[in-house]
Amino acid sequence: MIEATDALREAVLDEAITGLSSTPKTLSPWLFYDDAGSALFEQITELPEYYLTRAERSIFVARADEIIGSVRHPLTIAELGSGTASKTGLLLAAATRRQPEVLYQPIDVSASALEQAARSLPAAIPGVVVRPQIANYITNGYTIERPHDEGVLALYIGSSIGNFGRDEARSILRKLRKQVKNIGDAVLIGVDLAPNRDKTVERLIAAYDDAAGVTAAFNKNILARLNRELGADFDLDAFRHRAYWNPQDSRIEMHLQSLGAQTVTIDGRRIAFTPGESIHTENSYKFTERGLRELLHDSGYSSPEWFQDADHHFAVALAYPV
Ligand code: AVJ
Repeated sequence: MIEATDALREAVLDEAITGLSSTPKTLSPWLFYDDAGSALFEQITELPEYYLTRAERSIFVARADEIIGSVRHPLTIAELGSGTASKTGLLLAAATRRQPEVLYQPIDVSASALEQAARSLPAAIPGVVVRPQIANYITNGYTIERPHDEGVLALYIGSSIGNFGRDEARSILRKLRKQVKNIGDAVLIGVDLAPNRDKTVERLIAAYDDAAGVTAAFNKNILARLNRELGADFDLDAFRHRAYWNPQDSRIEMHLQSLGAQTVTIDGRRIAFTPGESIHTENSYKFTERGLRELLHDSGYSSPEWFQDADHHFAVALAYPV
């Protein structure tokens, strides 16, 4: 069992006070992922509307051997924000077909997700050895080990990069580039695609506003978490879940909109909402091949090899350090 540490409580409080005192009000998406939120996200990945996870998995099913074959052997696989690493098994299995043992290095803030990955993967895929690392890859340092001078394949999949604007995405990739530095190393980035010939805006929005209301519950869990951890008094029924497409910035935005005028108390501080005022909780950037190529160039990587699912909804890019 992982307990919320005092340091974590401080970080949550700081984020809540800072974000809710800003204009417009914001809360950062990392707040989604307490145990309840992580479970809701797992549910989202199985929704009929949320095509992202299935589309990425289908790419790995079809192309894992090709992807793994592009990296220098033997190799080790690292992963930023691995979570429970449910899709990573397809890549690890492909790697164990080429070498007897594969070191897998998941890096995540969630100790429980890492525990689950460390337990399930070696049992499911003989030859996998897991070296978990609890770290926030944005704020903290992390190390990717390179035993016997192996090639490094660094995964940043699942559209995780979509939560960040250009500058932050670039700094995440540049920091990673310091450890993905040898000839034969590679990064594998999974991105959701901007609306295109095969993907309507409606389809995209539905993925963030599902009929069963799981995404609404996921979004509102951020308020429930502030109630649980900080003793705040948000009335969850007094806010509604909103998901918009912002074409200017090529992103889905999630908001929690106050239905009426209300005041919420957090740690003795009073936060006032006007009717219709919203809290911006998430950006989920959607990419074109060209946009991702530019980001990779700016971050020290080659033009990528580009893999898409059959419906052209999602893409995985494999790039090398330059
Ligand atoms: C975990 C950031 C990839 O942006 O699609 C899912 C989070 N938010 N539904 C995404 C999310 C609402 C997800 N990522």
